[in-house]
Amino acid sequence: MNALSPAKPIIMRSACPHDCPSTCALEIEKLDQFRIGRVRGAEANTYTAGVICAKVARYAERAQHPDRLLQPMRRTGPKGSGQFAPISWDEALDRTAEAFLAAERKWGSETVWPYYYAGTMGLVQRDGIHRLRHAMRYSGFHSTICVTLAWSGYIAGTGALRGPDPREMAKSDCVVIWGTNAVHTQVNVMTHAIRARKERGAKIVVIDPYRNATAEQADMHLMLRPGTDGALACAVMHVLFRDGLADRDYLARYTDLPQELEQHLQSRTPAWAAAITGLSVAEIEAFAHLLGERKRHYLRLGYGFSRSRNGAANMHAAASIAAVSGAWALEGGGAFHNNGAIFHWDRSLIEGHDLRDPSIRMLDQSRIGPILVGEAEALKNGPPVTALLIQNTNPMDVAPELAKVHQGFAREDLFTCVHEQFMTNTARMADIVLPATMFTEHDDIYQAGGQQHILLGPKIVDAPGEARENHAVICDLAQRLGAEHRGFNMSAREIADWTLKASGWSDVDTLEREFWIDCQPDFRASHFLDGFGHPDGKFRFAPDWAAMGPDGHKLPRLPDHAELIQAATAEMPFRMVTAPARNFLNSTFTETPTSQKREQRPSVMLHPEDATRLGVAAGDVVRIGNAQGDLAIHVRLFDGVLPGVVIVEGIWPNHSFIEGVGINLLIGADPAPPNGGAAFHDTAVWIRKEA
Ligand SMILES: Nc1nc2c(c(=O)[nH]1)N[C@H]1C(S)=C(S)[C@@H](COP(=O)(O)OP(=O)(O)OC[C@H]3O[C@@H](n4cnc5c(=O)[nH]c(N)nc54)[C@H](O)[C@@H]3O)O[C@H]1N2
Ligand SMILES: Nc1nc2c(c(=O)[nH]1)N[C@H]1C(S)=C(S)[C@@H](COP(=O)(O)OP(=O)(O)OC[C@H]3O[C@@H](n4cnc5c(=O)[nH]c(N)nc54)[C@H](O)[C@@H]3O)O[C@H]1N2
Ligand code: SF4
Ligand SMILES: [Mo]
Repeated sequence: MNALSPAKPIIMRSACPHDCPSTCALEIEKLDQFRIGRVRGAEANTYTAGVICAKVARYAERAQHPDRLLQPMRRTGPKGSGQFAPISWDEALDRTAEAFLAAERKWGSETVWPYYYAGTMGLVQRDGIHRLRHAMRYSGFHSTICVTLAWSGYIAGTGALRGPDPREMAKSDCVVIWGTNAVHTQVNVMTHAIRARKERGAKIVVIDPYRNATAEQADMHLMLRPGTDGALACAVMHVLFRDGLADRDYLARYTDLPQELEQHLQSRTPAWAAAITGLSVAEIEAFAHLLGERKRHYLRLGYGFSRSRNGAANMHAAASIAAVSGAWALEGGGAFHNNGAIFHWDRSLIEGHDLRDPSIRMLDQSRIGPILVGEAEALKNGPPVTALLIQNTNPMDVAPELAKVHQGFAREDLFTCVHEQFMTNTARMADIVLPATMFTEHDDIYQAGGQQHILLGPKIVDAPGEARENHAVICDLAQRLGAEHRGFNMSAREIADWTLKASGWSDVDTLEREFWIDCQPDFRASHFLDGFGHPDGKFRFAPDWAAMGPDGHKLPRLPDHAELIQAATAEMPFRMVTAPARNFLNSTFTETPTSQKREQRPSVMLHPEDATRLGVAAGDVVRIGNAQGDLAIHVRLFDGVLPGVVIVEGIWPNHSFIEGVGINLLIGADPAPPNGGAAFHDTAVWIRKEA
């Protein structure tokens, strides 16, 4: 090679760290000590199969962004002013530890609330914060913002969070993409579904309130009202029983109460469901017959349709279809949501389980607004939260009931330390801001939810400036706070190594050589052929909801339409869904110019008939509101939605909105049954033409 030609980049293996069910196996170009180049999907990984989303393919734009936080800072102006001065790491950590100790002296240890989420999905870097909270007896974290409703609903039926191998979608005769906008949120589902169509003539069905990018690719799109999937599922099962398409042998062997279910469904006719869902009787009949005729159907159940107050019941009802049809027993058949249980992690070292005291209060992640404004019930009648340690999440933009969140973060008696990669709206409210590494700059292990691999994400480049990994920050704070645990004296790689071994997998060195571990259980186990996860081995049509959380009694005994949603009323005639944007990932990538340019600006997608009725045109500004508040937003006309339903894509940051407050101003923080969870797609609103 001559001296002038650029060196060929080295290709490094990694895993996508983002909060996405796909957890892609990556190949990353290393350009030099600090810089990465192009990111590609690993061809050899049977789930990733060489495909990743566009936003991660251009990761260099995010990793080498000029706005990366590079040094610790302390606040010098009023809260939220954005006035900060650089300080040393020692001073930043000393100040944070002193503030936590002072808060504890005044209010007791539960006044400190470590608050985190899945900005990185790495097990060590994400979950190590629990070790600190257990060691210090800080308030616990009941994590509800994302998965609780969906997981509760799926496990209610199956008894275990796992299912048929997601790669089997390619061997299905009918892939039903239910309440997930896979083209945006987990592109690899499309890879396998489209393979099934190409290789076996499979049909692709999409069930979603709007004609999103996934529905554009479907053979059949069932465009229903949000929060009505339980009704659709019941009518489908009604038809299967009615028309001799139910698998009675399967039902007798593998399910709890098939006769009672059949009886119950007699009144859940397609006409009944049509009135609730907004679908036609013909559409419902056609879908049920498609499933009956193509018994090898794979129901790929997403998160979107669980983000309603009846979401857990809807998830359970949808999964029940595969038990009536008997699809569970076939290759390419069954219902799949998430593979969490197949990894059987021993998390004790990462999370410091030996130090856990179950008597310490648990605070609900989604209720950070009510908690920070001091609502007694949200605080479990305990002390106020006067100190926060935040990693990997941006609640000022993403949490429900934003008015309370914003009011709470502005409290003068609240000390906030935020560890971040960028000056997010949450970091802007902090007293101390700490710069964080990105996944290419630290070691971690990753577990897929929407597939079946454990992957290694090793440090590939040096961090810019003074950025530090989460694990190091937790250990440094532990030392200053006097917290003791062996995990605080180990490296991230050592913890990963111990955890892999303790969980019955290989070790980090082996993982480094082999890149990933395929953890999918065998066919019989994946398809529950030796029984479902409940003690009696049966799929439960009648779940024990009451055992699953304090509000379980609100859910129906058998699959049904649970009237718990914020129904449209004369005052609030529209139902709003706040679906994910393609070029953002939650609040991440809202900082990269390419993503900003592609998404343009926040807008409400309104059916042309609704627009005419409101007297508004494309590009106009409307005011949209409910009891929690109101905001101004631009109109986009869109006929791929039922009149009366509106869509707002993306968790845009507050400052992207005309009046500086984001869409979650309108989202409720009330806990959905059985065990909490935010109903992001279940909001009734009014819309008016802006004067
Ligand atoms: N590009 C991109 N990718 C992402 C994310 C992102 O923000 N952007 N977020 C990531 C995260 S954290 C998660 S948890 C996953 C979530 O990914 P998904 O499982 O796809 O879930 P959602 O993003 O909540 O919503 C997906 C779809 O559900 C639909 N939906 C809403 N209400 C209903 C309903 O009542 N019934 C039915 N049938 N459908 C409904 C919405 O219209 C939307 O099209 O995606 C991850 N990937
Ligand atoms: N309206 C509406 N609101 C929603 C949703 C919706 O569909 N609609 N979806 C909800 C869902 S499902 C979720 S999961 C939440 C997610 O919302 P967030 O938790 O805010 O999600 P992310 O954007 O994944 O990650 C947040 C931050 O983590 C930081 N980060 C990444 N890696 C690291 C690291 O290694 N260390 C540190 N210290 N920081 C890091 C990133 O810079 C980013 O700012 O939003 C919820 N809010
Ligand atoms: S599809 Fe999901 S897991 Fe794959 S690269 Fe994109 S964000 Fe990461
Ligand atoms: Mo999520």
